[in-house]
Amino acid sequence: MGTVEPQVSTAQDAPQAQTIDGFQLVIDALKLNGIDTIYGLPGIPITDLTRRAQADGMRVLAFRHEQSAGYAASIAGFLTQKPGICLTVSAPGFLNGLNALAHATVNCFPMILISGSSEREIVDLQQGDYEEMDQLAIAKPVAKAAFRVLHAEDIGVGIARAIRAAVSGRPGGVYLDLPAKLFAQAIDAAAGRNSLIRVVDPAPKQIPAPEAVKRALDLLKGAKKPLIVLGKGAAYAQADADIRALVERTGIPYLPMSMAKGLLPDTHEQCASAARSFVLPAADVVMLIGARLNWLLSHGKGKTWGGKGHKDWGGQKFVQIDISPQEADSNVRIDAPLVGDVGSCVSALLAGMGAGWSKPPAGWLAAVAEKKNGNVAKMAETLAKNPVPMNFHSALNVVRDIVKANPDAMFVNEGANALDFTRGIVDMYQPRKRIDVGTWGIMGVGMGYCVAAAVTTKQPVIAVEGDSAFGFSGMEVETICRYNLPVCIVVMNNNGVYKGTDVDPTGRDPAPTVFVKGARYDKLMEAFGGVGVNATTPAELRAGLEDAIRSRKPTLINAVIDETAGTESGRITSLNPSAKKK
Ligand SMILES: Cc1ncc(C[n+]2csc(CCOP(=O)(O)OP(=O)(O)O)c2C)c(N)n1
Ligand SMILES: [Mg+2]
Repeated sequence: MGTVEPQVSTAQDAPQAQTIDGFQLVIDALKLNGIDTIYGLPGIPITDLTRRAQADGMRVLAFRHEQSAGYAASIAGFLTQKPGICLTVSAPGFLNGLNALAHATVNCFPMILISGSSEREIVDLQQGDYEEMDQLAIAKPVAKAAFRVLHAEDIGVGIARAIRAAVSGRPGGVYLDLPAKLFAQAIDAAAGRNSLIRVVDPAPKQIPAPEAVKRALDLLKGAKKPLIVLGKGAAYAQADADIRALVERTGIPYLPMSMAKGLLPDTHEQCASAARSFVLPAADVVMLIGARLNWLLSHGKGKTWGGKGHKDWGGQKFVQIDISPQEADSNVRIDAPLVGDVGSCVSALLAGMGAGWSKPPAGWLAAVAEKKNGNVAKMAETLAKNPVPMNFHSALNVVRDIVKANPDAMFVNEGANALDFTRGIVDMYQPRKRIDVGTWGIMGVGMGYCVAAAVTTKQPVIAVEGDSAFGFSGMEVETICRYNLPVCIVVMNNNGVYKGTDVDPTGRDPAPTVFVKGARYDKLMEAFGGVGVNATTPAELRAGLEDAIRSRKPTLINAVIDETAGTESGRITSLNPSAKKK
């Protein structure tokens, strides 16, 4: 985490230079720790905090809904390794931000939700204050840590604790409760400044034990059919060169989880994404790097892994690199847990490998390559088709080309089919470019992610959004236009959730999965001065994307997709109780 020189402002407290108030101490404490951006939404009691932070040189990005501000903060944390700050008002604003706080904790993104709150005395006696709510108690179960500051002289400690909790060990979401009265408290200026803490080494390295490194290497050495799985923890670590070196020096085929795509280019010869359903059951030793054996990896067992029944172990042995010592054995036995930060673990493995490491058996590599090449050829055939109306494949074939030509661009993705097809078809070439629905498969992250991606990286942003997914944060196109961000949103418009063909059997209402047919999402962008494009062909989609990247103007392309093209729940139909019965 970077640091900046302490900046203690004088402008705001000029009339009473000998005192400093709570507003200023919060701002100074954040700036002292290199935090220069706030994602939020103003109102009582934090309106002046947003104004004064901006006047003091911080970037304050104001959203139309706190949930989007929270998602923006969470992904800013993932991209920068500094806690992303979301600032909200009390009760309803806090609750709107809470979803993102939980999301940050579940996804291991460092984030701090700072919410103003009402009078403690009234809240605790439940006497009915304006926006009364015991926010600290409500935040605790979904936060990695939660704190409240009651006295101005404790602001420095409160913010230091929040920063350490957010970024150290396994990162997560932290809640910081700041009651209204705190902001106006004035204390002696010199004492106030002295109370601020510049956090030293907020995310200390955690070096793995030498015997754990040896155990992992021994297991890998004996493997006949080894596999590496890269998770978003590996992407977060920013240990890109060492991770690539480890993959290449071992010669082991690897699978990137969704947000680890691009850690090595998806076109890398060792990438086994196109042979996923072959390598998972066939592998004998699997090394997980910053990836958890949760539902996204079928809990490390069952048919996906070659087990007989849906809960049976497939026989694999696992090496697991994770910063949390509690992660191992969460789903199946981990034979070689390697506890430490991903960067330290990977460099310890590289050092321990020594010279003369032999590549995996040629038969295994040939079998993986054969499966992969077969599937890639099949996909190429599908992508080459040009049906009318467009389907997911013909539209994504265009997106794939545009991303290949613009590998620096950030890439946001949410939806069901709009997510699953995109993840499979659109290759990523650089680390931490792809950001998506994450651990929960959540809808609504889209526009918040676009704003944070543009602001933190300054690169153009391409977002591929299901029409349902887009709706969760669609009003933030105004935010994107207001800050004139280089964001191009492609709405994969198939008239609904999964597809647009359902009907109400009683004939009364539209089906719950269906939207207004032929909706023109591009007009929404035009309403705020951005560029709207209605694309019914791959050529129109290509032209729209190319113009958007070139102009860096906020753009929304309404990509008209065959409403029959999707499948129920995309690739996770089996998790859907009624669909499973069919
Ligand atoms: C917050 C939240 N609410 C609801 C869902 C359930 N859900 C999963 S995908 C999806 C939308 C799928 O439709 P769309 O985005 O249009 O993608 P498509 O499959 O049509 O391409 C919904 C509502 C969710 N994942 N998250
Ligand atoms: Mg849809």
